[in-house]
Amino acid sequence: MATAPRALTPLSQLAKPVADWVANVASLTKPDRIHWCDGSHGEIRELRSELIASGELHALEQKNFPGCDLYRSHPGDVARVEKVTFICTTKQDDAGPNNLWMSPADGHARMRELFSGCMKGRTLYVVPYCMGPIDSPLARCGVEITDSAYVVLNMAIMTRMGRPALERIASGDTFVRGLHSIGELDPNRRFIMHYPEDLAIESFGSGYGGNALLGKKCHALRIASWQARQEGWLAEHMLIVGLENPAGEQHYIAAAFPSACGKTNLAMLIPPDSLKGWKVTTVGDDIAWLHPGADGRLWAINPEAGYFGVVPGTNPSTNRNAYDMIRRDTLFTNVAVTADNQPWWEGLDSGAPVTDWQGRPYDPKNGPSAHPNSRFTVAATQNPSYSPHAEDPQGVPISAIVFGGRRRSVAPLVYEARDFNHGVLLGAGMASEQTAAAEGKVGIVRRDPMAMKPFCGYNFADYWAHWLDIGARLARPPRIYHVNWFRRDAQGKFLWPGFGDNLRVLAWMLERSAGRGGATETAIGNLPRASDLNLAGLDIAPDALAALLAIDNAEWRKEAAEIRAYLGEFGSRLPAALVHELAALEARLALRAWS
Ligand code: GTP
Ligand code: SPV
Ligand code: MN
Repeated sequence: MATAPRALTPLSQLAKPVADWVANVASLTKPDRIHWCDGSHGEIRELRSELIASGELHALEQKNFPGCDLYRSHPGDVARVEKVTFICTTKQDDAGPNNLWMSPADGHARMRELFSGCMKGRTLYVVPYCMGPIDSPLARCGVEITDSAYVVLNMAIMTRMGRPALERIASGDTFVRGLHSIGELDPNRRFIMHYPEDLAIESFGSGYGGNALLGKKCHALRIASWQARQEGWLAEHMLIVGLENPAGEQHYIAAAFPSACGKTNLAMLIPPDSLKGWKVTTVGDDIAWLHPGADGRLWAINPEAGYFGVVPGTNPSTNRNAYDMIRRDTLFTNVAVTADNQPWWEGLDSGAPVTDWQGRPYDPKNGPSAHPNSRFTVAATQNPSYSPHAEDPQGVPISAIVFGGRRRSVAPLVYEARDFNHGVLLGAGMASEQTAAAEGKVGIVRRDPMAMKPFCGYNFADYWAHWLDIGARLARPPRIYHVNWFRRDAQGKFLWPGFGDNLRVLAWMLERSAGRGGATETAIGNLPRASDLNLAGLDIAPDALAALLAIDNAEWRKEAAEIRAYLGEFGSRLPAALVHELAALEARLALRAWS
């Protein structure tokens, strides 16, 4: 006998701790309506049509860009804002000199005032989400309360959003509480507060990216890094890429580059024609959660389900996979539009903008037509190179960790750490030129350890100690490298072609891991000679290659002094092993000063 399907428990009754919190927030923020998001296709379709009808979302030309929309954010709200991002821990030292700090009591008091009555006339959306494959023991849940439907649309793509996440919470999972309101989008009334001790986030006054999609940087990095330290794992600003060599051996590399420094591009690179037999697959493009496995290796999951990627520069020759995947069901933010209503951005070689990212007639005098930090939001499953192992509950094993910065000089194309602890110094000593992903002056070199400067939810000194501990626990630690795709010649031109050709550098790393690749030992680490790299079919001037693989001792002594000064800010909390690594680097540089 057929049984009637059982009615689903209403979302609002599924998990009491969530329902109680929503009731509390509603009595503070006074929304007109409360909507519990189930994550269904129907729900997303309806939200989309509502936003298009209200003019907040702009449907793009649907024949060539089916399911694609454009959202224009407030022109004063186009990037993460680090100067109003706080870590609120009981003790200031726990947040460290790398973070802005406020006491939890002061943080809550300030935010309470802002949130009070802020959702009058608006809908409060309850967004349950899971970071990581829904059946993974390594995944973690959260609930974001927001009054922005645009945020809901993004969270639906970027996370496993809806009923299954709430069911996981109902079965007893802890969850991160994220409260978000766009407020009045007033930059003077904008704060992004984190309370790692309480697994809570409060964000007010911005609707953009990492400020507002709370599952991403706020939860999966700042809060998760704190949890990871307590529980013995790492939450990192890293892509995860799978590489199968011509012999059929499968490896995975995790790489940390600062914002807008090439993670998405490396994660889905297409091998150059001249490198036969390599297969590249994408596990993640921005965040990795790394766990020591029972086998002594480090295992990685990607907590996200989509990409919030930089649009400008995306074209068939730089990143064919990304170019193809953003031609359907993609939410564009702050790109330009052509006469036939197609999205447009700098770096495309056909079409022309008629309307700029602010909706004005395009005029080159106003700068680029698409905002330099314009973004696409797209499901990871649309990526042609999406890894069949991207959703493995235990993750994928990591063979190498790569740190990288955007440096016009000093840092060579690639070098290898002598061992894991030296690798931690490579990460801690990273520096990079500021990009448009965060507010600030583009181009200034700043220290950005492990590409986590804006994202580590606690004191960097404790973080480096934690990295060293993790390394000591690994019987088979990954090798660690530093790369720089952005070295320039005297005319300011990039010396290295980058993009797909970066595989030549990754291939060398895997050869090293297998004990095959050659290198020469230098003061800063092991560098490939030109003959150690597979340069088949690459058109590069010998001078350029020599410059990419050169180390200038005087420059590096200056660099080491800068690293010493920077690490000095962390005082006696700095782990002794890291100080020892720095002293050893300085000693090697002094020994070779004549070379
Ligand atoms: P976030 O999403 O902000 O964390 O950025 P990301 O690290 O994923 O950077 P992404 O891959 O989106 O690249 C940012 C910019 O750098 C884009 O304009 C790319 O075209 C450019 N880029 C990426 N890889 C390379 C490279 O190998 N060489 C050069 N010259 N540019 C690159
Ligand atoms: C970054 O800035 O590193 C990003 C974009 O990935 S955001 O989500 O805004 O943080
Ligand atoms: Mn990022």
